[in-house]
Amino acid sequence: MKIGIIGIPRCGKTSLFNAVTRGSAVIGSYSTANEPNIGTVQVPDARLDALAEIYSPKKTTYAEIQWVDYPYAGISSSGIDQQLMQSLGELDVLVHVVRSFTEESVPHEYGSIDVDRDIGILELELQFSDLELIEKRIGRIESEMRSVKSVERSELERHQNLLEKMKLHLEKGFNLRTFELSEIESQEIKHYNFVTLIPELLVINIGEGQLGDIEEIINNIETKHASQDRAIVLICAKVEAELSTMSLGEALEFRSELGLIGDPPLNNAIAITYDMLGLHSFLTAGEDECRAWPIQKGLTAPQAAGKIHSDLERGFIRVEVASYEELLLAGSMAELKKRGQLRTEGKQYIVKDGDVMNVLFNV
Ligand SMILES: Nc1nc2c(ncn2[C@@H]2O[C@H](COP(=O)(O)OP(=O)(O)OP(=O)(O)O)[C@@H](O)[C@H]2O)c(=O)[nH]1
Ligand SMILES: [Mg+2]
Repeated sequence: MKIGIIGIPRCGKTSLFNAVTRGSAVIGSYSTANEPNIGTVQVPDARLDALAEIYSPKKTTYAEIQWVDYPYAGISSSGIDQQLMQSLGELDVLVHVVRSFTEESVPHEYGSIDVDRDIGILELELQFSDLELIEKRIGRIESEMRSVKSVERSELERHQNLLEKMKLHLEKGFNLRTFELSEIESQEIKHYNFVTLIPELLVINIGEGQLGDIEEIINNIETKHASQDRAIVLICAKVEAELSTMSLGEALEFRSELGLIGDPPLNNAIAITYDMLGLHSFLTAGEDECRAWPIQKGLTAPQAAGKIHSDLERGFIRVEVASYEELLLAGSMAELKKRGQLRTEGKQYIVKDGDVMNVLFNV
């Protein structure tokens, strides 16, 4: 999974990147570098830790998230960098950082702190980028129409119609996330990589001095910016970046001393992201490897098995399943089987979060 961090200049993108990746990318560099910072982190999973305790496998494989911290140069008032926008379109989640911290030593791009204005500016840029893409495509369709047969023409017309409706939606100031698409239409427009289709997490970056006002700030932001197509969280990126350099125990202690509520930003972002994307995980366990597999909620056992390998979906026979808790109590899949507690499920079985699965297949 790939998560991209974007935001106007000096809003704290790299500080957040360091906090979530425990990285040490240069902050305050004012994005002189044009290359994004990239870091991969494992998704913490206590269930997998426990399975690894039982099996002592050769390998423990956590789910991974790649974080990309974009320099502002591509998405600033200086104009949209199309190449960057294209790469944004490939993300699974957009993390949009907004500056709320007021420290005067860090100059604000637009001269004053104004969370609402800044959210609006970046959203508009993203919408513009999609609009430009649509307009170009519509232009091309119009010229294609002149030279095609009537059957193809009606197909093109239908597609053009869809794009026109999407264009109207953007022009009204909405993101494409809120545009209703059928399953077929979703597939049809997938390759455009529209940025405003990507689920968005709004991260309000508050100053150390604002830690006492968290509730008031969040209420205010939620009133104005909450919508079904995005999630909102508050963090203090600078403090979190510092905490991420400490041991977990030390960081926990400091968190409570500072009055930082909730989970560290990485755990929090992952929980929200999984939720937004409708993901949960099943597990596989054995002496060779214990592993967590993030999948879309609602997948059947063969579909989930297909994530491991396409052969497992193609040749799926049945699956042996236990919940992670059941396995933990019994101590091993073999013991569960002996006790007659290992369930056998067929092709219709809908996988649940925390299922430990052993897929039986034949190709
Ligand atoms: N006081 C305070 N300063 C912060 C906070 N977050 C970031 N800063 C400061 O703001 C400056 C810019 O932070 P960065 O994390 O580099 O911001 P950025 O968005 O990556 O900046 P560019 O890549 O240059 O656009 C640095 O001096 C940070 O120390 C915060 O929560 N509180
Ligand atoms: Mg930066």
